[in-house]
Amino acid sequence: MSPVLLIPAQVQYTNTLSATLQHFLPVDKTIHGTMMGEPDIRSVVHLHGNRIVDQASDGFPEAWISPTGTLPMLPRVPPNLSPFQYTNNQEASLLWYHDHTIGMTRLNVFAGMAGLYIVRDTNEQTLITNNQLPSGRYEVPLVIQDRTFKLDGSLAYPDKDPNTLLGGIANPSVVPEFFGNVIVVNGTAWPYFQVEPKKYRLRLLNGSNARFYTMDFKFTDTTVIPSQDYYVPFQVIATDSGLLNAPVPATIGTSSITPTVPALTMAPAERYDIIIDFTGLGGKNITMTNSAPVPFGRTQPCTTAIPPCVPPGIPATGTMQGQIMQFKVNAPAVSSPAITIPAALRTPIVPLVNTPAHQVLLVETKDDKGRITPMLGTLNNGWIDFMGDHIDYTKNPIQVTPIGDTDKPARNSVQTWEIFNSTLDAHPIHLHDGAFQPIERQPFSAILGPGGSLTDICYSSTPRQPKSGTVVPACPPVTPPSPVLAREKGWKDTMLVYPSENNTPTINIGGIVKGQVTRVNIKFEGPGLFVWHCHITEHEDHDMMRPLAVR
Ligand SMILES: [Cu+2]
Repeated sequence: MSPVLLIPAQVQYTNTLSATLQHFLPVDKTIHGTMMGEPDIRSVVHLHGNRIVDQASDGFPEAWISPTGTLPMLPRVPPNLSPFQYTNNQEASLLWYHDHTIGMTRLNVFAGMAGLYIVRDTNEQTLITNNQLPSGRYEVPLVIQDRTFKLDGSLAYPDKDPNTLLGGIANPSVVPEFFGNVIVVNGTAWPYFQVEPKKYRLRLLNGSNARFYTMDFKFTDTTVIPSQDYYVPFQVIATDSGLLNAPVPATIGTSSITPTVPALTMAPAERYDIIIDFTGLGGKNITMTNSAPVPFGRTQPCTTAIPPCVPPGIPATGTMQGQIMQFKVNAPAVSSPAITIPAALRTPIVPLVNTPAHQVLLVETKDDKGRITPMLGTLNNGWIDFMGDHIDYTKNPIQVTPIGDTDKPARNSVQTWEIFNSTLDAHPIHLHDGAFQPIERQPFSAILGPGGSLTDICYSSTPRQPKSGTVVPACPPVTPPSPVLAREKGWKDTMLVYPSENNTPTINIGGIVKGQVTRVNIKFEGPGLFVWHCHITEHEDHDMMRPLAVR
């Protein structure tokens, strides 16, 4: 969908799937939102990145509709059977709309319920008119996803949790993360695209459930011995929620995980616009490759100084997960004006002013089936589920402590959030009804309390000493925070929150937890009940989601 500039849109969603249809993917009936006899065939649509939204048009996970007219029980936001109202009153950006049904999002999005929604504004129109941005046939949206197929070509999604195959399990069961072995772009497996030797604006969405991509553009020159790989440089010009102040060259890293070539890492639901120039590359076949590890956690390799280290995941290589698509520079060049990307893409973004920090937590626990589940929570309380309860599965009978809503910002307010990640994975944290201005990241260590809560935070990459009796050892010297990457310094709605670079899992209360904190400022919008959650859809469906009550 591409709405007309600044003109509000009304979109009527209807669920016309057959009422007698079975879901063709394995539905887990033991997770939140699926346990009360809810129909399998149901949906609610979220326009991801929509800044100015009323709660009825946001797609609250409990506000699903079904073809039979079955309604959810006691939804906190009722289903909206009227047209959804989209103001389109926001900066030019690449949005996407997708299913957001509680307990079902991973399956419905995997099945194909996702599409792009491109918002335009006058600044972008001026850049295009002045030949400062490629447009028309030179502006190409690319939705990158991973899938697995059965022999007959139909979609295959796992139905068992590999970590609890031998235990008392749910069958079918949600899986910790889905990673497919086929990369599809705009729905086609490993496609190629014929381009002219010109500049292109590629508008990238990582629409995968859980797979991260670290992508580069390379071709091999076989006319020299030995053959030589060349990497095509590119610039990042926009992130999730709009243009950057200025173009940023693709990052060049320092390790095998952060490549030493021009590359871009994208977590699920992130969007980046890039400018790539195929001028002078006529006749070349340029492959967009992927080297991101699975799962995606720490980025640096272990050093022998910090055993027992949990190493990074295995980087993608080869011709399957290691490749995304190909650009064949063989289309005849059509006469068109030369494009000059300007040094300034917009009036500079005004930085939000920091407030006292709201400290939230990404923390790993296990559910009542013994399945690992990352959760959201707060430093003081540890994990809290979507209903606002702290559930302790280590207790028998299970203890539930009602904690309620912890996130109640005022409408149109600004808050600084410190997102502490004590898990082993990186999580793309998505916020509805607001947007992030990313600030910085900093390593920390802390003492583990009940329910994954953390106390006695030290901001240091040096592992601190464990408690001796009741004595809490002093903090090692502070490691200064690192500013976020230049390409992250725009408006974002999905923030990549990394784990510790030297984590070792700690489960003993009083033990030392290492992690990394990501600081962001958030501008909230209008009032209503919304959500914030991890956008690894398997995590989101397994309760890594919290209400966001904007007052
Ligand atoms: Cu997650």
